[in-house]
Amino acid sequence: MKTLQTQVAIIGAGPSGLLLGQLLARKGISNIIVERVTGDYVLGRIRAGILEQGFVDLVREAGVAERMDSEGHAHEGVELVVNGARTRINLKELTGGDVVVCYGQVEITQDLMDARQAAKLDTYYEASDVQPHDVKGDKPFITFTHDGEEYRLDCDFIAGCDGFHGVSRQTIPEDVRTEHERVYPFGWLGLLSDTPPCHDELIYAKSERGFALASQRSETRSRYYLQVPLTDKIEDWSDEAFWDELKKRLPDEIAANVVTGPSIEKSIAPLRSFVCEPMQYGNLFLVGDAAHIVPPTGAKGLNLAASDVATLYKILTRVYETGDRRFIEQYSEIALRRVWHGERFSWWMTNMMHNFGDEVSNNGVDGLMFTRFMESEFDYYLNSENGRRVIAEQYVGLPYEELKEY
Ligand code: RFL
Ligand code: PHB
Repeated sequence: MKTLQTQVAIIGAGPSGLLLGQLLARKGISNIIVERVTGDYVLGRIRAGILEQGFVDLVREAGVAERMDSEGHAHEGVELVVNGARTRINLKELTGGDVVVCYGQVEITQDLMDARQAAKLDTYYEASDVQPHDVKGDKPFITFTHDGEEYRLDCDFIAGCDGFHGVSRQTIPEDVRTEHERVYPFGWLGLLSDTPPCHDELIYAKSERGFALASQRSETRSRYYLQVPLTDKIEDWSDEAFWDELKKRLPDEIAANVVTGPSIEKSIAPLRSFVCEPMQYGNLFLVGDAAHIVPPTGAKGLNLAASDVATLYKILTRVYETGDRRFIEQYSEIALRRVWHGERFSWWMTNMMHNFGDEVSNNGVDGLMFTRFMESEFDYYLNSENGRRVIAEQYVGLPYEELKEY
């Protein structure tokens, strides 16, 4: 068995693991990442496209903002459409200056990978049987297999950045952890294409046919989504069928601007709200999708991962600077407070923007009554400046919390 040593062992080289590793390295805190799949596989996950200011600031602090700053687009507003009636939420005006940046998860991940390679930081891709040990004690370690060899990685702390299906969360004993979950009765069918976006800002549209989202990656690349039943398979959806349905769900004048073309990627993602409490156990910390999942309607998944990273980064930096281990006790509480705000917003947006049909179990409210409640809620929020501000403040992202001093 080969033995390795580092200060922080990171499981998972998705955006959470890579961003944390980069930030820690810049503070002189050593870290090694162990990832189950190849780098190319990680880059094949299209996923998110909207970054909050807090995320953008963190990427700048990590020193990897060059391409994001030149190629990312600041969006000062976002449109919400209900049955053809358009409302622009002026994010900048309503929040006193905040915007969101449109820059894809693939691009961010690529930039972080490049920076990690340039800094010669160790990453073990295609590692199997990754397993954390002794996380409650002060000498935790990870074992894994790589290239046919067995490894033991000794460390001070383990960051579980290994996504929803990872091993880290399972390491917290069942009698310590509580998992909250809501699975929605529909999914999102996403399509990426090298065609110019139909609008310069994002459009979230609710129609009688179901929800649609018009998003983008650049001036020449579009990302669109459609609400589909969970029973639909990707083979059921030709590109042509996708474009036809999209146009029916968008307002006519926007549909007329949709430029169609072959899909580069097409996939169906189920929608889920999920939170694991607590987010830490001894010297193991859960970060990002390892601890929580949101439905994508609020564009919060990646952004909540970033706020976890920010909190853990501040805590570990303080622990190494001061030698005071009490800081680590703050992680779960600080992270979870912001996570629950993001979860609530994403759940609320999902409820309002989708058709639930006749599903009878929305908080005990039957199908048509639930639909009417949501219509009324939207009518109120969109027609009130205060209502629009409530949406804007959450869409751009709530502030990050500071640590308590001792
Ligand atoms: P990731 O990106 O899932 O990365 C986790 C990494 O851990 C690796 N891993 C392991 N490594 C070692 N040992 C093990 N046992 C391991 N098990 C897993 C995995 O291979 C992977 O590389 O989590 P991270 O870094 O926390 O990042 C979170 C974001 O990826 C996520 O929040 C967003 O992408 C969520 N999300 C979306 N967010 C948005 O804001 N907008 C979207 O449109 C959007 N679409 C999505 C999404 C998430 C999806 N999932 C999770 C299936 C669409 C999908 C399909
Ligand atoms: C995306 O561009 O992939 C995207 C944007 C906003 C969302 C979800 C996904 O709410």
